[in-house]
Amino acid sequence: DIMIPRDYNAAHDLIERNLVAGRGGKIAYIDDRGSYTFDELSKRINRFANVLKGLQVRQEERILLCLLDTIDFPTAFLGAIKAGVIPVPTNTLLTAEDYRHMLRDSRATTLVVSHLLWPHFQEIVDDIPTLRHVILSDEKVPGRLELSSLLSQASDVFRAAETTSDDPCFWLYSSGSTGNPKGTVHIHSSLVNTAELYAIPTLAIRESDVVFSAAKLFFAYGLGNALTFPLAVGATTILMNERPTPEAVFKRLRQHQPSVFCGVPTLYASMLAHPDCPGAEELNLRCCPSAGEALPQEISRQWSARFGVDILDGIGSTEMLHIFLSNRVGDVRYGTTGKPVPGYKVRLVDEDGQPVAVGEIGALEVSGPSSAIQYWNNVAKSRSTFIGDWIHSGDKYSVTADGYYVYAGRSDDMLKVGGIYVSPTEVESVLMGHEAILEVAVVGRHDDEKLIKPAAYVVLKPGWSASQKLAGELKQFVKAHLAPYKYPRWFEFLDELPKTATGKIQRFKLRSGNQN
Ligand code: 3SK
Repeated sequence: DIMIPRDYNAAHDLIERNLVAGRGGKIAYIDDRGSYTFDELSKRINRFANVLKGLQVRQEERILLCLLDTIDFPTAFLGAIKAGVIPVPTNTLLTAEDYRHMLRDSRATTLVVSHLLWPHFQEIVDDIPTLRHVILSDEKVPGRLELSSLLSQASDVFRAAETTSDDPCFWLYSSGSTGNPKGTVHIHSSLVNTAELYAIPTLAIRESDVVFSAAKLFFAYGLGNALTFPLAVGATTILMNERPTPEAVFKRLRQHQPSVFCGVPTLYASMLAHPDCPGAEELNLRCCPSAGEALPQEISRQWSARFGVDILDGIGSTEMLHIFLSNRVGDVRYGTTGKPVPGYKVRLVDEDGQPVAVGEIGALEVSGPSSAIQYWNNVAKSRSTFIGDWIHSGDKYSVTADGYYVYAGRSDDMLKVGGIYVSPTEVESVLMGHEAILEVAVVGRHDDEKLIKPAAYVVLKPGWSASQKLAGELKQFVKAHLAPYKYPRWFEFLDELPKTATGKIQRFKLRSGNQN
C-alpha cells in the first residue's frame, strides 16, 4: 500500500519532492517557447495560486481550463490545486455548446483559456451566471485579464491550502453514449497513486527520462504521462502546442530525443506509414506506452521491428485516472492489453454479475486507489458506475488461461476514435437535423489499419438521391456542428435500416457490414 498522509496537497507534493531532492535547477518542462526549471515551475505555480487568491477565488470553487499544451497548463492546474481550488481541464477540440454545458454544470467561477481557443468562448462567457473571471493565456485580448501579466505581478511564495488526501482535487469531463459529458471528481491522492502503481513499476520511469506525450494534457492519459509521472520522479517533459500530426511529432522526437514517447494507436500507425518516419538510430526511445483504443498486432510488430522497442499497450479510463491493465517491458503479448497493473483488481462478469469462465467475454470491472469518487451532479450515472469499490468500465474483455486480457469491444455503443470517445447517438442527432435525412445509424467500422472510425448508414427522404457530393456535404454538416473528429468517414445510403420487430435499429448488423 502507498502511504499518503491525511493532510495532503497533491500540487505541493509533486513540486516539493523535486525541490527537496535538489532538482530545483533541473529542467522540468520544455514547451514551444522555452524551458522552465523545477524552481521556475514552483514559482509559477505559487504565483498562479496568489492570482486566484487576489481574485478572491475560494477553496473548492471550480476553474475551467481550456489550454493547449504549454507551461501554462501545469501552472494553472497545479496552482489551482495548491490553492485548494478545483481545476477542470477540458478537451480543446470541442464546440461552444460543449463548453457552455461544462461551464454551467461545473458552475465555474473562473475560466483560463488559450488565446487560439478564445473564439469558442467569446460568444458564451456572458451567459454563464457563475463566471466572474476570464483569463487569456498566450496573447492579450482588450478588456480581458491576461495570464502572464497577472503572474508577473503576483508573489512567488504561497503556502498550500489545507487539503486532505480525500478532498476533491480536480475534475475531468467524461462522455457517455447518451446525455451530456459528466464531471468526474478526483481526489488529491489519485494523481500520485497512478505514478506509484503504474508509471514507476510498469514504465520504470525515472529522473533521467525525457518524456514526450503526443496525447494532450487535458486527457487523463496525457495528464499522467506529461504531468504526474515526470513530476513524481523529477524527469523532464516536452510539451507541444500543435496538433499531434506525424510531422509535428517527428520534429520533437528528433529535436529533444525523448526516452519515453506516449502515443495512441492511430498516431503510431500514421507515423509508421509516413515517408519521413525516423530510423531507430536517429532516436533515443526506451519506452512507448499506448492507450486510448485497442492496438492492432500489426502496428506492434512494425514498431518493434523498426525501433527495437515494444509498444506497451494498456487501457485506462477517465474514472480510474490512468492505466490499470497493461503490457510491460519483458512481458508483452501482441493483440492483448496485458495483465492487471499490481494495485488494481479487475474482474470479468456476465449479465448477472457472476464471473465468466476463461476465454469467455465478460464486462470489465475495476477497482483501485486512483478511482474517481462520483460524477458531479449526476446521481443516476454515479450509482450505475461506482458500485462500492468497483467501477463498471463499459468495456468487454476475455482473459486467456495464462492471464492476458483481450479486448472485445464496448458494452455500450460508444466508439473510441483516435483515443477519444465518440457517441454515435450524438452524431446521429446532428445528422437528423439535415434536410435530406430520414433515418440514420452511426456505428464503428475498421479502417485499413484495423482502427475504428465512425460510419453512417443513411436513409434519404423522398426526392433525394445518394451521391458522393451529398456524402461530402453531410461530412461538412457534422464538422460544422460537432467537434470535427466526430465526423463519419464513410456514408452508406440504404433503402431502410435493419430493425427488430419492435422497430429498434439492429446496429450489430450494420457493424458487421451486413444489412440484411
Ligand atoms: O483510453 C485509455 O485507455 C485511457 C488511458 C489512461 C487514462 C485514461 C484513459 C481514458
